[in-house]
Amino acid sequence: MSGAFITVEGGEGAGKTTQIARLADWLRAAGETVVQTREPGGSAAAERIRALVLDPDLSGWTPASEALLMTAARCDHVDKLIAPARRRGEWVLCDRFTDSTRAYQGVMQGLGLGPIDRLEAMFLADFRPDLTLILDIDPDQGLSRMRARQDAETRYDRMDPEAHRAIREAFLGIAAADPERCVVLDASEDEERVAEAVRAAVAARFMVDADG
Ligand code: T5A
Repeated sequence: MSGAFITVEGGEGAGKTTQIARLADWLRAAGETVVQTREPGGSAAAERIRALVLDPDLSGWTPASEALLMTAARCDHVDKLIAPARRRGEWVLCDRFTDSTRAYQGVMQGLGLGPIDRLEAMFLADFRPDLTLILDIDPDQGLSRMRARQDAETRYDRMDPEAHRAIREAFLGIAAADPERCVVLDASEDEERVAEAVRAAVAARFMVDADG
């Protein structure tokens, strides 16, 4: 195997971080080298931008400013971490990527998909994920998982329920428009069942043994 670039997407509390950790463990147990990362963030400079965009006290960004900040962070992340790891043939598992900009800034915040597509084409043409797993969950269930976790609130945790529903629909729309790349998984199941579905999707795409 020569690894792959896999992104995991979905609304708040869908279980992305949890499932990336489990998938990484499974791949490492099979002898693979895995890089786990996240967006916004993943490189030193991008983590600085993350602090800026998630700050609960900074709520005045326009959708365009936010999309540009996310893209600036992503360019640095790809350059410093993702592209080098892929050149070494490693697996890269990324918690959110361009589809989050589409869903949050493009659809939910109303910027539209055109500007996001153009930014991606201009700066990230070579770095489309090989596979995108969309963890689909009812926003109420996702948010109740987040509340149970009780960590620091980000600006996005203050969105109204309608915004969370728009994000869910946006991810389903992205998957429908790009079925070669995207697989939608039911994230409402318990952790183990979702992990099995994640492994099966990765195995099917990259022909690895899901039971291994
Ligand atoms: N954003 C991001 C944009 O607006 N534009 C962009 O371009 C990008 C890249 C990031 C925010 O930035 C926005 C989107 C986000 O709002 P974040 O803090 O990284 O903020 O938040 P999230 O990415 O949403 O990640 P979270 O950590 O908040 O949620 P996860 O990773 O989906 O969920 P996870 O795994 O942490 O699980 C949440 C809780 O549920 C439990 C876990 O143990 C945990 O307590 N859990 C389960 N419980 C029951 N059943 C299961 N199957 C479970 N799986 C996990």
